[in-house]
Amino acid sequence: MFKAVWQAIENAQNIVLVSHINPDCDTLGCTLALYDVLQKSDKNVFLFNATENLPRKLRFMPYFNEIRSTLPSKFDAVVVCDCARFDRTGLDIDAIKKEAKIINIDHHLTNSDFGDVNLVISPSASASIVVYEMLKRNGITPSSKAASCLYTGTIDDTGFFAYGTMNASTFSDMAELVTLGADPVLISKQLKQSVPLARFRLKEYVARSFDLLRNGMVGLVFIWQEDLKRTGAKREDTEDIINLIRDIVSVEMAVMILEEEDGSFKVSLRSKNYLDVSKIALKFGGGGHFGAAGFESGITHAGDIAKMILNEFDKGIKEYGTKMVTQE
Ligand SMILES: [Mn+2]
Repeated sequence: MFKAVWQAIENAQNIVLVSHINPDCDTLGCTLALYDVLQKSDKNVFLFNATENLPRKLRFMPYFNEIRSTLPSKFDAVVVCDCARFDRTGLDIDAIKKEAKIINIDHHLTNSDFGDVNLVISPSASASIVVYEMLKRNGITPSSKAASCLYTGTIDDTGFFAYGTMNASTFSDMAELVTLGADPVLISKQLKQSVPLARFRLKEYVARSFDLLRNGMVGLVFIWQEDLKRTGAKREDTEDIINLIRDIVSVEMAVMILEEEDGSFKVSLRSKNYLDVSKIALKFGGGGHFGAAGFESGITHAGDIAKMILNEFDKGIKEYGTKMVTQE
């Protein structure tokens, strides 16, 4: 499979590398690393992301400024990275399929295999690790820039090796990326010690206003557009904030319900020990991982959404409970 996917990329001449809307380090890690690798060939390579305002905090990543929000006039392959479903790209799958082959590289449990060629390895710590494995198995050694991208994607997706599906080979891969030039201290500083004041203010709001339900096992917070305005935080600043609640000792499931500008809601779910929140998200049309998932909801009453999720939580271990996925 590693060979077939790389072959499909090799066969194309005009390649668009696509990361998901509201990108994180992993989706950018993959696409920016591939951009670095493919630039050394005679191919035309483009970086596409549909998000209007890219997260400022990821500006440190190499080639960040090369990302465009429009597609080139001609292309014959679209490489989609870290997207459980094609609509995460913000593109229309039928329109793209007329023009190009879709190559799907991912690590989500819930990936729908939407590509013409699919490289979905789940569990895997990150999509960046999948990309690295693919490069290695095709005899390609990433540059220090590409290695930094792949390291950043993995360290971020695993919460600095706190969760996800690491195994010994993940750590070997990380060691190799460091050998190739990724700088762990620099990357940690760029990710951790760079909190905008507005994000800090938003954390303060979340810490003050969440609810504990179900005997302290569920932590729930609503974030309204008004809260973003008041604190000066941007939508990107809400990312990861849910982890504050998950980290409380009694909490098994943390829920964040975020009001979008158009009045719809984005729902983020986190779990700690036994609850597979990707299954709950899937039920509402979303997806994700065992311990981190989400979905978008058109329901206009946030309280109703909370009730629906609590209802699923109450089905409990019978419906959603499994042991945490571990890899042999
Ligand atoms: Mn990922």
